[in-house]
Amino acid sequence: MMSHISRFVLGVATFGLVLGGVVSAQDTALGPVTQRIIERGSVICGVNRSVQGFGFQDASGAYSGFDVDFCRAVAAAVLGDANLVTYRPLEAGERQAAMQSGEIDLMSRNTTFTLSRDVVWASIFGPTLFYDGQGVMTLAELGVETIAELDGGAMCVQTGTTTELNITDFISANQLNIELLKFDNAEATWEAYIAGRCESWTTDKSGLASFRLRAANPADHVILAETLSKEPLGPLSPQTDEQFAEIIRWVAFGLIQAEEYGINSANVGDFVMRADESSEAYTARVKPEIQRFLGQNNNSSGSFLGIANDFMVQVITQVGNYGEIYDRNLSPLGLTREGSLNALWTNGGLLYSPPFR
Ligand SMILES: N[C@@H](CCC(=O)N[C@@H](CS)C(=O)NCC(=O)O)C(=O)O
Repeated sequence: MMSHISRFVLGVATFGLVLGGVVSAQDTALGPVTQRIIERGSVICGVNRSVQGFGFQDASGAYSGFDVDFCRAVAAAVLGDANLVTYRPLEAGERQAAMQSGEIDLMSRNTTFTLSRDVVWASIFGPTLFYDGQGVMTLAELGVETIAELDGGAMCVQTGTTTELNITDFISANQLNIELLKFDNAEATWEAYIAGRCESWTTDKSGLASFRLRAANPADHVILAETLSKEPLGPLSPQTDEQFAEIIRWVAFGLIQAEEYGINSANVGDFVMRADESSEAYTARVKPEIQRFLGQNNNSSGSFLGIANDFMVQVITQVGNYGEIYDRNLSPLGLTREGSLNALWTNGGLLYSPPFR
């Protein structure tokens, strides 16, 4: 892998094709997905449209959410403009075909990184951006505290998901008699639950928190404490382009690293080298490792990836750092970050970026 990257970097350096921040479309060192994004002038991103906080399309047609913001970050990194995204809404069961057919450049849609998806979908998963786990929601009035107490009833679940497989395993392992009612999209699953066709429903706990806010009275619904599985959620892209996968990987790490450095959309300008500033004066006020991270003062950053050297300046300015993205989209769902796996490693969580050097 490293020698592949080295060859790529050498190619970029030799041909000097970094023009005004965006790599020329003639740069043959770029992979096919990166090239087509530049030629098209937009990133086609497979997203959710019904999970508020992660991927949601409002009545005006606009998309928002944590996963949507990652699409925007990739557009800012590759094209210099976070708005240059074409969204492709995907139901759970449509994901494999969308990835294999090449109709999307990347997927950022509450998708769990698993062995079979990595291989069979011919995808490359980027870093996990949200550590989730599967849970069960039921009616508060039942006074139930464990899944086992739902024995004898019906539970709604969405097909084409890891959650469908996990709950099937859980029911058989615990010899429960729970009937699974299956639906192919989240709306139908939720509506069946609200209509009383099942007294509980299951999906990622993040999804449960999101849908709970749709209820006429969210307090009528409880998310049981049990966690059935590991659901590491993150972006993925086609195996046909390792170079584009590197871009995804380092945009994701960059969001985390920016938060660790305390660099956000409001203060990123303070870390950029001023037009009239000497290298010494800049180094006196901004640490060398931050200079490297932001591709300043002749340090290489995005140039390793064939994109604008200061790509992280664009990403942070236009989209924010990881913490800003989390606060904007997930804090309103009541998904507390503190003390969770989604805290920075410096705060006891799992979010950790390798060095930008
Ligand atoms: N993380 C799991 C579940 C992802 C998933 O699709 N969850 C459902 C329930 S919240 C969903 O997002 N459905 C949206 C839809 O089909 O419109 C997976 O990757 O399979």
